[in-house]
Amino acid sequence: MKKTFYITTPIYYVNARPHIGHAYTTIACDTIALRHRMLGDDTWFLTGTDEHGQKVERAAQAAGKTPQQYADEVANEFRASWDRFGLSYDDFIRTTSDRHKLGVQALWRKIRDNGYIYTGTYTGQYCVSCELYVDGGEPGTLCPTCGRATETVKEENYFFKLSAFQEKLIELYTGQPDFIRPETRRNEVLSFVRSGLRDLSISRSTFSWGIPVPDDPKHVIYVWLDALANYITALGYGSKDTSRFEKYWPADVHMIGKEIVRFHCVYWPAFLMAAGLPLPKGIVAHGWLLFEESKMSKSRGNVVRADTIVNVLGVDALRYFLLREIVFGQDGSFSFDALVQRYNADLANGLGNLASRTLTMINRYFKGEVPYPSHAAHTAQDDAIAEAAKKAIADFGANFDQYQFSRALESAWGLVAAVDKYIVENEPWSLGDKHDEESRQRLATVLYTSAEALRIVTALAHPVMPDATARIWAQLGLGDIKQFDLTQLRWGQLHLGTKLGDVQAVFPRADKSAIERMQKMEEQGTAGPTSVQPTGGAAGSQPGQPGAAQQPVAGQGAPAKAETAAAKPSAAVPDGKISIDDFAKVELRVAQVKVAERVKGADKLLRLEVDLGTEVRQLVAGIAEAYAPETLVGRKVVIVANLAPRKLRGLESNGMIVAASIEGGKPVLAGFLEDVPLGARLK
Ligand code: ME8
Repeated sequence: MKKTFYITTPIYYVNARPHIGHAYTTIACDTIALRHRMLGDDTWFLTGTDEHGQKVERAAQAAGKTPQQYADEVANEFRASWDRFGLSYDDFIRTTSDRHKLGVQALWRKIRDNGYIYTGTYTGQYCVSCELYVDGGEPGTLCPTCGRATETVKEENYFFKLSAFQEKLIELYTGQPDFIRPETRRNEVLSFVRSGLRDLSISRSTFSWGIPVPDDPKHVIYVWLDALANYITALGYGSKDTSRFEKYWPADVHMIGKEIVRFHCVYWPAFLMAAGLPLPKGIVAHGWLLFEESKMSKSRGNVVRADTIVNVLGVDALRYFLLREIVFGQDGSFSFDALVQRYNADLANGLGNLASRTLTMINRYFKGEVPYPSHAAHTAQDDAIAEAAKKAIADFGANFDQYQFSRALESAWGLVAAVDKYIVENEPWSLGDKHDEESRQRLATVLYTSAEALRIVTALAHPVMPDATARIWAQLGLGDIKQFDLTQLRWGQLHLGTKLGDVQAVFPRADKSAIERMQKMEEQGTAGPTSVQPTGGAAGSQPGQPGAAQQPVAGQGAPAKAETAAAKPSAAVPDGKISIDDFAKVELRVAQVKVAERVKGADKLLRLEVDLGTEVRQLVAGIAEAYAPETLVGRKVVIVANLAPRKLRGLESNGMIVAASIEGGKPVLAGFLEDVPLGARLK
């Protein structure tokens, strides 16, 4: 029987559209799944969307849609994105599906019947953005995970006896050290659990967008219990047909971002222990993709869309960059410059160049058939390449299996560099100009050696760049790379006389305009869906020319309503009213308070530094009597962003904070119930 391998991504919230951060995790899992399939494992790869909870309910309200309509739209976008990128997921679970609801309720009943659920009252703070209970917090406490303001919740709830699992969890982490990877995350979890676990509220009763608690439908199940269960409900847990659950559970890997470690490493194993179910074999947490120093996220408004990159450089370039440039487990910065540099150095000049020069010369000098290496013409240089290839196979596998994708690729590209040097030193083009037998034999040996090394790098890199490697494989005359058994990869298997396929450039060089096009797409929001063919490398490109960017989608790149209006002359308006054009002159924007402090000698004034997403500004605001400075840090506020600067107590104020002014009372700051990106304009 084949070994099974089950890998999962987090299921993504539908309150945000897919961006490159989500693509990062999903692509990493896809790569792992592809390697396991190539190794012959019976592989199951699950992804999906997390659609319940207060955060999604509010996002839907803000969009003027029902939660279900809203969830349908965004879940479809996630799925369509993964399909456009040709990702090989086996199942896509949605938490609003019936199969999931039934499974979650079955899990609840099991935990309840085992005696781990009781009723109580929760009074405390709740972070809607993280859907996290912040125990022991006072009103105004900021969320320890995301730094946003929490809300006070007082509800009759069901509780889970999390405290009963403290010792068992510690035993798990210490007895199975690779349950949580990397080690830094394991240590954090261990010290969190050692510091004591309080029981967890696992239902909500003040809103209804969730799965009803069995036998008490006034309550909905806490969204994290609902969401985590996806890993088993998708396999049929709680349904009539549990064959897939029996086959694939426990999961080999839950891949997640580092911010959701606690939910996966503490709550999830505890829920499973309470239900008497086996635990996943491992949880791997990667770092964050940063853009301009901060985590890429919808709320910070600093996201780059994967489609932008895919449109210009192709899916494989995105996959390679993410796995090669970022040390898996650590945070990594994204920039278009680094992307294009890496693309040109490693793909256009590296693998692409190795493939095209080797295959073109085999075509030219040997009529497109892999030549016979000659014993007589054999040198130590050829042996060195064979040795480098053997080492690349071993190192690639060892690093990859430890989730060190960057190192794995480095070892394969070490072989590319060695062969490049070998080709330069042996000058096959000069050998080709000579017509004596000795030169001919040497030429055959050099080209055979280069082509064999190319075959090995191509096989190793296939899970990372499925499309480009499939094309190189076909150009090598080897047929369908998907049929290749990676366990059999050895030096010297390239058959002599193999007829090459059509040779075409796989990674056309990108010039500066590629960066400009990507930046423009991001600024204008015009990346939109791509027309990438699942088998294409540089999307929509012709050989020798970087992929042509898609034209801006009609409407998406158009100026915002108010700006259009502002460009026109004011129409006549009744006395005492202002026209929309007048209103459009006031630039109201969302900002987040980063620094707040009292102004010496001015009881009413606070000096604030606020982040607008694109810049941080200083403001001086007369709100010191209403707000203690420390309660403001992290809070999102509205500011008039285009007010002329003025000086107050010697401090320059660049803008004005908006607050309700109450006769005889204290000012109350304007804010939002839903999550809004920094810099968003109010209009
Ligand atoms: O947390 N860098 O969903 P979510 C790297 N629904 N990875 C990133 C990223 C970034 N800047 N931004 C997002 C949830 N991710 C829950 C999960 S699972 C039972 C429930 C990736 O939409 C990363 O994998 O906030 C992160 O953990 C996940 O998206 C968070 O997605």
